[in-house]
Amino acid sequence: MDKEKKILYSGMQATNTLTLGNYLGALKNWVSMHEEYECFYGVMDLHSLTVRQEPAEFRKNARSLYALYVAAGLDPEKNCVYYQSHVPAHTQLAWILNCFTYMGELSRMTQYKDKAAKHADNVNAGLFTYPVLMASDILLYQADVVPVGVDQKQHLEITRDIAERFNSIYGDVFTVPEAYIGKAGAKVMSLQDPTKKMSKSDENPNATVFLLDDKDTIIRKFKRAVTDSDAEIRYDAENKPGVSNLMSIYSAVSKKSYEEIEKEFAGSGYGDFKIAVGERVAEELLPIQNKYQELMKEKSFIESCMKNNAEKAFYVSNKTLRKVYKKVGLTELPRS
Ligand code: ATP
Ligand code: LTN
Repeated sequence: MDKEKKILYSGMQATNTLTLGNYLGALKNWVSMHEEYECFYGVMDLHSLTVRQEPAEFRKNARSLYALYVAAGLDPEKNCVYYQSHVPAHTQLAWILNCFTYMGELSRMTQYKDKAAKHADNVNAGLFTYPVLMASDILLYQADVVPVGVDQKQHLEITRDIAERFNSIYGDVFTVPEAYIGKAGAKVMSLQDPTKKMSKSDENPNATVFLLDDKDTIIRKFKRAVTDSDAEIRYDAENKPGVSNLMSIYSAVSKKSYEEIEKEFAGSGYGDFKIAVGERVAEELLPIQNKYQELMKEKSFIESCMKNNAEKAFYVSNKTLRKVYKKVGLTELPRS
């Protein structure tokens, strides 16, 4: 590995298709990171199993996620992009870290509480220990930074706690990672309820813009976005959450500041602003969608990248895993 550069780790669950929230809050920020960091990005398929998956669809979603990463601009020759399930060290370290994580801290995780309420018929142990697998993902690569949306901050904090706890017993085994939260688009809210985050699994189809939505669908969803009744385009997240969300989306795709947007649309009605946001978003997504279609047709490119990168991830993660096994006192298999 390139020792000069700091290490960056991130990933997404291989569930459903990505949303504008996933893109602006995470993926878009990842694309140029390799210039500064040695980057690892996982297709987090093992995490997805915490919710019941239909096997054929799940397999397709995982491939689709890999293709979307690449289509959005993550170059698999400059970044290590791989499937979590192809690298056994993730689950091997997760078991060990499970033994260094307390029930009390896991039960405070808001994602767990939300998902347990949403899937009350399947509150499985995986859902509960989800953050431990996530900590393993990150710590195996000795990551310095982890770019995520605001909703994952708590999981980063528990990762740091686990790493510090382990290090305080066994010496400096793990790098303690920092969360990296981008500014624009860090939390994209639902178009139908701007006090809730935009989510893949929202029941209202107008609440969420998907990365693969066509232009008409995107514009229609923005036209229907919930705003307020005072008809002024001004950023005020507390009192005008709907308009502020649209402004933050527009800012993320146009790189304009809120002041510039307020000026640009001074005197315009919400209708025109919503169309402008929809058009700008559709324009941003079109090249990604075209590239995605190409990659899904041409299987061999993704397959060879996935294989080469899994080998690299295997090598790097195994170094940490072997160190951990040794530190905790597991017996090495004698070499013959
Ligand atoms: P769900 O919506 O079902 O809870 P999710 O989209 O949050 O799923 P992931 O696919 O694991 O779950 O998220 C991938 C990344 O996208 C994470 O870094 C997360 O913080 C970010 N992200 C997800 N939704 C948003 C959002 N609305 N705004 C900004 N970032 C988001
Ligand atoms: N929990 C994350 C996905 C995820 C992840 C990770 C992100 C799994 N492992 C490691 C960063 C680093 C989510 O739901 N967004």
